[in-house]
Amino acid sequence: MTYTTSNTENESVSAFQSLDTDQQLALFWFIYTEMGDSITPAAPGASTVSPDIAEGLFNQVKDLSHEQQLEVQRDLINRKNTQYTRMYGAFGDTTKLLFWYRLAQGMENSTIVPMPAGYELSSEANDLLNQIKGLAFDQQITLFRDIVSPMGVDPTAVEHDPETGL
Ligand code: 45D
Repeated sequence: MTYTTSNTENESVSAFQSLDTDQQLALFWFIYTEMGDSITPAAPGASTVSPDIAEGLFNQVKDLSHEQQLEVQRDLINRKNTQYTRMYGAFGDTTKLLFWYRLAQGMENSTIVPMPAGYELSSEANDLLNQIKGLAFDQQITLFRDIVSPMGVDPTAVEHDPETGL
């Protein structure tokens, strides 16, 4: 399946990436709360997703402390080279999306570190949220794929790090 990316979408991806790490996480959470109900694993294109693979990494993250869970998510955004970000980096884009979706679900039932009460988005992040709300569902999915795709570390494209042995 091919996806067309409009300029507005490219701009939204850059705007998303220019936010600081925690604002990216917070914005992504608010996006999830806006659209959570419309996401179903039976969505079009579900054939390209590997639920077991997403679930395997999700289960590992779920077993970490809340602090470590947050660290893993920050590392994904910052493309820090860790065993978790490398596993993520080997996923296909739709599986990456499913993994984030699973994390968000985990936040709802407190198996994953929840948002601090009253956390507020910066005005930049809030503007972007409003822009994204105005996109059609298909465009939103394309945008999210483009956002989650470069996160993590592609294990085939990174040099060996003698310090961590990864
Ligand atoms: O203490 O084709 C802060 C599938 C502050 C099916 C924080 C699909 C400090 C196949 C950093 C804020 C379902 C895959 C704490 C399609 C602090 C298919 C924490 C569609 C604690 C199309 C912040 C899938 C945190 C879709 C932890 C559309 C924030 C999936 C975490 C969409 C935020 C998924 C998270 C979305 C956000 C997931 C985990 C929008 C996740 C969002």
